[in-house]
Amino acid sequence: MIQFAKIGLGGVACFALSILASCSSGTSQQIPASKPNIILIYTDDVGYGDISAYGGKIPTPNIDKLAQNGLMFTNAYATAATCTPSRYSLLTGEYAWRAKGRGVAPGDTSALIRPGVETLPLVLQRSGYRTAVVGKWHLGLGGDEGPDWNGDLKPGPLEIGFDYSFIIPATGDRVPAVFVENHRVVGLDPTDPIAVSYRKKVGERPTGKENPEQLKMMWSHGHDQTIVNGVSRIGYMAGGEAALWRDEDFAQTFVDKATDFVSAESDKPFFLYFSTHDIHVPRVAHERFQGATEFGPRGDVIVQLDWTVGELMKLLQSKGLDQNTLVIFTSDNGPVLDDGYVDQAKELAGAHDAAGGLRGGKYSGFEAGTRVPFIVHWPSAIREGASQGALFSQVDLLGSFAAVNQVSYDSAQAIDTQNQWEVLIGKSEKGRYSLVQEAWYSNLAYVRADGYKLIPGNEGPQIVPWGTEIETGFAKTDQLFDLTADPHEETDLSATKPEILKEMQDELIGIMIQ
Ligand code: NG6
Ligand code: CA
Repeated sequence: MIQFAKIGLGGVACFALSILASCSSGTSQQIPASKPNIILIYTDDVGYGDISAYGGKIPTPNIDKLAQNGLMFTNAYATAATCTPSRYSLLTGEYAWRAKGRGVAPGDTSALIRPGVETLPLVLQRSGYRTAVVGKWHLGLGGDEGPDWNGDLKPGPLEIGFDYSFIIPATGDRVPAVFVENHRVVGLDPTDPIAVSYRKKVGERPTGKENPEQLKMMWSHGHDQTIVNGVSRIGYMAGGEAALWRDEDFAQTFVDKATDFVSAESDKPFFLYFSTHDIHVPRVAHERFQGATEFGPRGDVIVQLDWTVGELMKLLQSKGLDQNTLVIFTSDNGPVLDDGYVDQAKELAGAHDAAGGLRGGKYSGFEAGTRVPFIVHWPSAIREGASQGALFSQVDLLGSFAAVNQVSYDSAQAIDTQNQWEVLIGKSEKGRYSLVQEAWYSNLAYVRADGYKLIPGNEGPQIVPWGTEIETGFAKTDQLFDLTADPHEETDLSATKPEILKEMQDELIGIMIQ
C-alpha cells in the first residue's frame, strides 16, 4: 500500500508548482523554497537490501532516519548495473548505451562527457545554483589524448557544470591512487611525476601478483597490479609518492571537502553531488570502523557510509540548512560480495541479503543489478515518512530539476530524461510508463510500470565470468517476467504471453531508435 507524504512549505500548504514557487521557506537562509539546497548522495554498489530501512541486517540509523522522515522509493532504478554508465546517464539525462565506449571506464580514459553536452549541474547552474562534485568520478578526464596527470586535467567536472571538484579520478581499485582537486592532482611533487599504464608495468613499485606478502588485503580476481597502501590495484602506476591516498581516509576527506563547500559564504543555493567511495572494493574502512560489525569489511564500510550520512546531516543542522535542503540518497548499481578482494563478504553475510530478495546483483540484467535504495529527505516539503512505489529512473533528475526551476535544457541531447518532480517529492504516484536497464556489456532489459519485464535474448554468459558468482540474467532467447506476481524473476512467460512479449519488444525497439 502506497502512502503519500503531506506536502507543506514553510508552514503553508502548497499544492501546485506555481504556488510552490511563491511559498517562502522560513529557513535561516534566504532562499525560496522552490530552490532548496540539494545534496545527491550517490553511493557505490549499495544493494536494494543493504540499508536497514530496506530490511538489511547491518545497522544504518542515519540513513534510516532519512527514510523515516522522507520518501522511501521501492521502484527506483539506476540506469545501469555498473558505475560508469549509471553516472553518465545521471549527469546527462541520456541512457549511456546509446553510444559505444560508456562501459566501465579504465582509470586512464579521457573525458566521456565533453563540454557542450547538457548536464544536471549545468541545469542547476542555470537555475542559480553553485555546484560541486566530491567523491568518485569514474567518467574520464582530459581530451582525446587522455589525462595529463602532471598537468591540467581538463576537460573534467569543471568544464561540464561543476564550480568545484574534489575527486577520485576513477575508482578506489584503479590507479592512479591520488585525489584530483579542480584541475590538479593533490599534493603532487613535480620532481616525482606520475606515470600510469593499463597495459604494462611502469616504475618499480611492487605488484600484488609478484609480492602478495606485502598486501593487507589479498586480491581474488584482477586487482593484482601496482600496490599502494598495502592494496594492489587494477593498473600500473609510478611516481606521485607524496600524492598517494590512504584508503582509510576517503570517508573523512570527503566529509571535510563537503563541509568546506557547504560552509562557503554565498547568496546562492548549492548543489552537491556527493559520490562516496563506500561501499566499493577495496573495502578498507577507517581504523575506527574496522571490526564495527560481525559482517567483516563489507559491514564496516556500510557502517562508515552511515556515519558519513550522519556527518552530512549534522553539518546541515549546524548551519540551519536542514529544513530546506533536499537530500537524495541512492546507489549507482546493485550489490556484489566478492568483487576482486578476499574480504570474506560472502562468508560473513549471514542473514544479511544485500539484494533485498531480488535476483542477480551488480552487472546483472536481473532486478538486483539496477533497482536500488532511493530516499528523498526534504523537511520543508516532505513532512512524514512514506513509501513511494512509482517507477522512477535516476535519468529523470535532470528533467525534474529543470522543470521545477523553469529552465530549459537541450532535450535533443538529454533525450531520456523526464520531468518526474512530483513523484520525486511524493506529490504524485504516477511515475514512468517504462524504463530501460543496462546490464554488463550493454545488454538491455526493459521494465514497465505494470510490472512486466523483457530481457532480450543475447549471447552473454549466464554467470559473470570472473568469480563474483552473480547471475547475469542473460539467455539466448527473449525472456518475459511479471515482477508483480514473480518478483524473483523465476518464471519466463515469453511462451505463454506472446502478445505482451511482442508489445514490449516493439516498445523497446521504439526507444532504442529514438
Ligand atoms: C570490474 C572490476 C571490479 C570493479 C568493476 C567496476 C575486475 C576483475 N573487476 O572490472 O572490481 O572495479 O570493474 O565497478 O577487475 S564499478 O562499480 O565502478 O562499475
Ligand atoms: Ca558501482
